[in-house]
Amino acid sequence: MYVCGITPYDATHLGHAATYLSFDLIHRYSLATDKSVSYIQNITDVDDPLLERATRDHVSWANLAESQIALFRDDMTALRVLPPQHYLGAVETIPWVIEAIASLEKRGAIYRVEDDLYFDISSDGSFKSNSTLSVEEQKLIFAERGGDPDRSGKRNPLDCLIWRAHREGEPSWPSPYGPGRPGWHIECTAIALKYLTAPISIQGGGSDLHFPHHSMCAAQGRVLAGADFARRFVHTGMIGLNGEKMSKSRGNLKFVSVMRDEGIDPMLLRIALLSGHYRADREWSDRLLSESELRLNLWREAFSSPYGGHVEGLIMNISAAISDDLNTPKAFALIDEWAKNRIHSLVHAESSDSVNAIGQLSRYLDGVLGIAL
Ligand code: 5CA
Ligand code: ZN
Repeated sequence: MYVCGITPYDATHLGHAATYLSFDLIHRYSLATDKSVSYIQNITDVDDPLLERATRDHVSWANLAESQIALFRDDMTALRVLPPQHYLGAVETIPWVIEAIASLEKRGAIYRVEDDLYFDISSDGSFKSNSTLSVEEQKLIFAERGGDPDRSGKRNPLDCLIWRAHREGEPSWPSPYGPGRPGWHIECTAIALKYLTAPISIQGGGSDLHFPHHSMCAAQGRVLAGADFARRFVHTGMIGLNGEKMSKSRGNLKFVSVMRDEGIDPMLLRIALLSGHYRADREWSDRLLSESELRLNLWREAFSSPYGGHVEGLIMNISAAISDDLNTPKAFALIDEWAKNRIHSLVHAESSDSVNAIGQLSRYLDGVLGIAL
């Protein structure tokens, strides 16, 4: 599984957190069902938004990235997200990008515009069929996500930059194509194919990455590997605040680190963000947070209740819900129901059974859902 990681120019907000929590469930579920998992995540630690923010704030881009990556890792730990097996930055993987560009060149899939290199999307015969958007819509979204559909000299407006030649004031690295830095899409394609064999099981990220990012990875990957890049593209819904997608450009952000500093239990954030279905766009609100607090208190109370016994049925039902496209709303409703029954049960279980059952359930919730009570 390859999941698109952060661009570390600002702190982790609840939208990022929701996305990584969803993939954490897939990771945990795979580990719990004894599948061998290779989970790779990148960090886009050199790209236009990062360089722009560093210039705006008069800080070095490398220091900005380093500090935000450290904050991201602390946030993920607090949210009990298991780390991927490999976690790689764009800067440290530049040699792999250069190798990938050389392979694309051998296949006649790249060309120059001035000193920059572009990937020719027509070299992948299936590019056109991998999106349901019209070409006009694709051009608009491509431009919004850092693309340059109107640059003259390009063969196709949607061809994407894979090597950006050095510009005054920008960092660059040597390459056979002249000094420069990697384009965004080739970064993920090259890192994924270094560790995983196409077709990889999953390329994941938020739904905002569907087009162009994952379409470009699919096309570059197919040309590089001669096979489909990924069997599945998994896209998480967008977390919104006040009716709009939470995003750095809109500035309507709730940062995980700030909320932690305010004393909010990260377990509440985990429960709140997973209480909706991962594919659905969903709204953050104070109400969601207070409902999650009631829920967490209910679950904790049930865990300390001396009453009630068996948990096998509950564990089986939660597993069925999670294996059904990560149906966390259903899984949480099952725990609610169990907790209410347990609190109101007047049947005093054999105390040893009760302790064993609670231990079993606690290990299961911890292992599979990352919920510690
Ligand atoms: N570095 C690239 C991916 S290679 C990037 O998109 N970085 S990011 O920092 O902008 O986003 C990191 C992840 O959070 C991406 O998977 C993105 O789809 C997801 N994301 C961003 N905003 C939201 C949001 N409001 N709700 C849910 N997920 C989001
Ligand atoms: Zn990516």
